[in-house]
Amino acid sequence: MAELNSSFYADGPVVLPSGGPLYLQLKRWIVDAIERGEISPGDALPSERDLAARVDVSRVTVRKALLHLVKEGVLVQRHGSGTFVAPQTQRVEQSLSQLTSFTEDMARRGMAVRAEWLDKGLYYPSPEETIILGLSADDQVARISRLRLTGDMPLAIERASLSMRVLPDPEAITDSLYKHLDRHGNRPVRAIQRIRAANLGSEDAALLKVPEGSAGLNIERTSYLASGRVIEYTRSIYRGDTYDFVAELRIGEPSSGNGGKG
Ligand code: 16G
Repeated sequence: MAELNSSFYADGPVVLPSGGPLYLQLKRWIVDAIERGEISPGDALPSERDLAARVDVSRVTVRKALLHLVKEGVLVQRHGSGTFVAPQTQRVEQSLSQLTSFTEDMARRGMAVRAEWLDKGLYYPSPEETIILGLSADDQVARISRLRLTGDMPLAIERASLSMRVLPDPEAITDSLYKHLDRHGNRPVRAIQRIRAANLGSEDAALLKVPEGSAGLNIERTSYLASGRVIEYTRSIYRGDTYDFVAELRIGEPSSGNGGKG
């Protein structure tokens, strides 16, 4: 277990990230601490009672936040011995029921992320971007394309398009797109994701450091604000040998039938 000397464990009042119900704020605070490296895979979390006292929330709130994080694979609970940051795994699992960012996905696994920029700029939109992002005739589109890596290992190529009205200066994105959107009150709350199998072409294979023709996953994410407006349209190519997309299935009420885009 790591030394308990970081601010996550330090004394003094805790200021939770603002917005949403308390248990979500607490979740975000824990995930942020993992992202900042204040708690690492394998570290024990304080007890429910201690956390509740320290953050000044009820134990019910703490339990709810912890249970969610356990369900998402961020934390593990061992009967009788407490709650721990989930250990690092080789393959990367991404939940298909949580709207998270690449940076958050990796942080909760204690993995450092970086990006190699392939493109960042303002362009005249393609017909597809115009329709999906709901652009008007004279709108431009901000495109940010990145190779996403952990250490030296490339995991995915991501090409995101956003309305210039949302992202007038694509250069402003230096690390996490979602963090930037969050800061400007534009964090998506819902997304539709389509996943298709693909064999990687030579260019993408070279970027991802795998042989041409290797298995990959083409993913299209269209993300929405609470108002229903589309905020992001991202096409990604993930390496098939490193990523597992995991969906939780439940028996229950029939869905609303919204299986398509939007
Ligand atoms: C994820 C999303 C992508 C989003 C990115 C933001 C998938 C398939 N894609 O990778 O749509 O733009 O996160 O990540 O999950 P960031 O905040 O780390 O830049």
